[in-house]
Amino acid sequence: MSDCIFCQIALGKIPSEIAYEDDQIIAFKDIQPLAPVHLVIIPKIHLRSLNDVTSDNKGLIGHLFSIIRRLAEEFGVAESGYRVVTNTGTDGGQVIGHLHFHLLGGKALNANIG
Ligand code: D5M
Repeated sequence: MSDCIFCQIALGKIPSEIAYEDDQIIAFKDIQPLAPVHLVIIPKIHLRSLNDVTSDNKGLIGHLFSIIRRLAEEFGVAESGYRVVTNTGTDGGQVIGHLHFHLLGGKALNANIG
Protein backbone atom coordinates (compact mmCIF):
# COMPACT_ATOMS: atom_id res chain seq x y z
CA MET A 1 0.00 0.00 0.00
CA SER A 2 1.58 3.25 -1.13
CA ASP A 3 0.39 5.31 1.85
CA CYS A 4 1.56 2.75 4.45
CA ILE A 5 4.80 3.75 6.15
CA PHE A 6 5.76 0.13 6.94
CA CYS A 7 5.14 -0.93 3.31
CA GLN A 8 7.47 1.91 2.33
CA ILE A 9 10.11 0.60 4.74
CA ALA A 10 9.66 -2.94 3.34
CA LEU A 11 10.20 -1.54 -0.16
CA GLY A 12 13.31 0.37 0.95
CA LYS A 13 11.67 3.69 0.11
CA ILE A 14 11.89 4.95 3.68
CA PRO A 15 15.22 4.34 5.42
CA SER A 16 15.33 2.29 8.60
CA GLU A 17 17.92 0.53 10.72
CA ILE A 18 17.36 -2.97 9.42
CA ALA A 19 18.13 -5.85 11.79
CA TYR A 20 16.93 -8.67 9.52
CA GLU A 21 15.36 -9.06 6.10
CA ASP A 22 14.28 -11.85 3.80
CA ASP A 23 11.66 -12.22 1.07
CA GLN A 24 8.77 -12.45 3.55
CA ILE A 25 9.63 -10.27 6.53
CA ILE A 26 11.73 -7.36 7.67
CA ALA A 27 12.84 -6.29 11.17
CA PHE A 28 14.09 -2.82 12.01
CA LYS A 29 14.85 -0.67 15.05
CA ASP A 30 11.90 1.29 16.43
CA ILE A 31 12.43 5.06 16.06
CA GLN A 32 10.79 5.66 19.46
CA PRO A 33 12.43 2.93 21.53
CA LEU A 34 10.76 2.01 24.81
CA ALA A 35 13.60 -0.28 25.89
CA PRO A 36 17.32 -0.73 25.13
CA VAL A 37 16.31 -3.39 22.60
CA HIS A 38 13.20 -2.40 20.64
CA LEU A 39 12.73 -3.96 17.24
CA VAL A 40 9.69 -3.92 14.97
CA ILE A 41 9.11 -7.10 12.96
CA ILE A 42 6.66 -7.04 10.05
CA PRO A 43 5.47 -9.23 7.22
CA LYS A 44 6.19 -7.55 3.89
CA ILE A 45 2.65 -8.17 2.68
CA HIS A 46 0.16 -5.58 3.88
CA LEU A 47 -1.97 -7.12 6.62
CA ARG A 48 -3.65 -4.36 8.62
CA SER A 49 -3.46 -6.05 12.00
CA LEU A 50 -3.82 -9.40 13.74
CA ASN A 51 -7.49 -9.18 12.70
CA ASP A 52 -6.40 -9.88 9.12
CA VAL A 53 -4.47 -13.05 9.97
CA THR A 54 -6.00 -16.36 8.91
CA SER A 55 -4.78 -19.94 8.63
CA ASP A 56 -3.59 -18.98 5.13
CA ASN A 57 -0.86 -16.98 6.89
CA LYS A 58 0.30 -19.70 9.29
CA GLY A 59 3.56 -20.35 7.46
CA LEU A 60 4.36 -16.66 7.39
CA ILE A 61 3.52 -16.10 11.06
CA GLY A 62 5.43 -19.21 12.15
CA HIS A 63 8.45 -18.02 10.20
CA LEU A 64 8.13 -14.53 11.66
CA PHE A 65 8.15 -15.89 15.22
CA SER A 66 11.18 -18.07 14.51
CA ILE A 67 12.99 -14.91 13.39
CA ILE A 68 11.86 -13.03 16.50
CA ARG A 69 13.41 -15.80 18.59
CA ARG A 70 16.62 -15.56 16.57
CA LEU A 71 16.73 -11.78 16.94
CA ALA A 72 16.24 -12.11 20.70
CA GLU A 73 19.38 -14.22 20.77
CA GLU A 74 21.33 -11.94 18.43
CA PHE A 75 20.43 -8.86 20.47
CA GLY A 76 21.41 -10.61 23.71
CA VAL A 77 18.04 -10.72 25.48
CA ALA A 78 17.07 -14.38 25.05
CA GLU A 79 18.40 -15.39 28.47
CA SER A 80 17.46 -12.29 30.45
CA GLY A 81 13.99 -12.18 28.95
CA TYR A 82 11.96 -10.07 26.60
CA ARG A 83 8.43 -9.22 25.51
CA VAL A 84 6.69 -9.57 22.15
CA VAL A 85 3.68 -7.32 21.63
CA THR A 86 1.27 -6.69 18.79
CA ASN A 87 -1.08 -3.77 19.31
CA THR A 88 -4.41 -4.27 17.55
CA GLY A 89 -6.89 -1.53 16.76
CA THR A 90 -7.69 1.67 18.60
CA ASP A 91 -8.11 0.28 22.10
CA GLY A 92 -5.03 -1.89 21.57
CA GLY A 93 -2.97 1.24 20.95
CA GLN A 94 -2.16 0.45 17.32
CA VAL A 95 -0.86 3.55 15.54
CA ILE A 96 0.52 2.09 12.31
CA GLY A 97 -2.06 0.08 10.35
CA HIS A 98 0.30 -2.65 9.14
CA LEU A 99 0.64 -5.83 11.22
CA HIS A 100 3.77 -5.60 13.33
CA PHE A 101 5.32 -7.15 16.40
CA HIS A 102 7.40 -5.25 18.95
CA LEU A 103 10.38 -7.09 20.46
CA LEU A 104 11.30 -5.35 23.71
CA GLY A 105 14.12 -6.21 26.07
CA GLY A 106 17.37 -5.17 27.69
CA LYS A 107 15.79 -4.00 30.94
CA ALA A 108 13.27 -5.27 33.48
CA LEU A 109 9.96 -4.43 31.83
CA ASN A 110 6.97 -3.22 33.79
CA ALA A 111 4.76 -6.23 34.54
CA ASN A 112 1.57 -4.22 33.95
CA ILE A 113 0.45 -4.84 30.42
CA GLY A 114 -3.00 -3.28 30.62
O1 D5M B 1 3.59 1.16 17.09
C1 D5M B 1 4.14 1.73 15.96
C2 D5M B 1 5.62 1.85 16.21
O2 D5M B 1 6.26 2.15 14.99
C3 D5M B 1 6.03 2.96 17.19
O3 D5M B 1 6.70 2.35 18.30
C4 D5M B 1 6.98 3.83 16.42
C5 D5M B 1 7.37 2.95 15.25
N1 D5M B 1 7.70 3.66 14.02
C6 D5M B 1 6.92 4.54 13.36
N2 D5M B 1 7.54 4.98 12.25
C7 D5M B 1 8.74 4.35 12.21
C8 D5M B 1 9.85 4.38 11.31
N3 D5M B 1 9.87 5.14 10.21
N4 D5M B 1 10.92 3.61 11.61
C9 D5M B 1 10.93 2.83 12.72
N5 D5M B 1 9.91 2.75 13.59
C10 D5M B 1 8.83 3.50 13.35
P1 D5M B 1 2.07 0.79 17.29
O4 D5M B 1 2.10 -0.64 17.76
O5 D5M B 1 1.35 0.99 15.98
O6 D5M B 1 1.61 1.72 18.35
